[in-house]
Amino acid sequence: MKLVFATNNKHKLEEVKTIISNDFEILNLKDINCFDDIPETQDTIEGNASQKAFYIYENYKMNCFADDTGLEIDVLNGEPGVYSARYAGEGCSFDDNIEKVLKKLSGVSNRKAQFKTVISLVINGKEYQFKGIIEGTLLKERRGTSGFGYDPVFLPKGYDKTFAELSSEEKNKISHRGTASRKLAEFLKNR
Ligand code: ITT
Repeated sequence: MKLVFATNNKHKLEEVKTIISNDFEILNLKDINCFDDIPETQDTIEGNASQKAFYIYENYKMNCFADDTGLEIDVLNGEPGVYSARYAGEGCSFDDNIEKVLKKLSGVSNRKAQFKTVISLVINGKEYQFKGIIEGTLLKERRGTSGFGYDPVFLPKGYDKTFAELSSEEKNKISHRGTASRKLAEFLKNR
């Protein structure tokens, strides 16, 4: 069965592809000639995942799933949350976003945060959602070079390495997206 993964983020694509069974042919947006700026205008992670998946289902008539992820920082009441990709402004880099978080947490001792992923799957017009959460803390400086986004400053609970110091296999085993993707894979296997 063919399934579109509605993402422009190549890191996400690689992480998820390793988990979904080979029985499914995962197509990316380029594969279906979609170069649209897919709207993400909802105010929840669940809402945005749903919006991205339905956009492809409705406009390209293909079964599809989409991931929306946010970093939720305790002392900032869950910020940046749905704004994680553009926290430092439209067109900002991963590094700009980290810089903004580090500034906001400067001098703050409670550095608890979590990543939350919601994957929305739309098959024949019906939607199913799968969630994954990982708790951790935010360091005061970057460590490691693998991964993407906020990985260099995120220390998962019970680990002494940041997500950017872990291999992609190690990150996948415990991460928000790994958990949500395994739930999706299990669902697809049992259909
Ligand atoms: P798509 O919408 O095209 O899938 P995106 O990068 O815009 O890709 P999101 O809307 O889900 O993805 O934005 C989430 C942002 O949160 C993302 O840009 C990263 O900065 C960050 N992020 C997501 N997953 C992450 C991870 O596993 N590790 C670190 N940061 C992550």
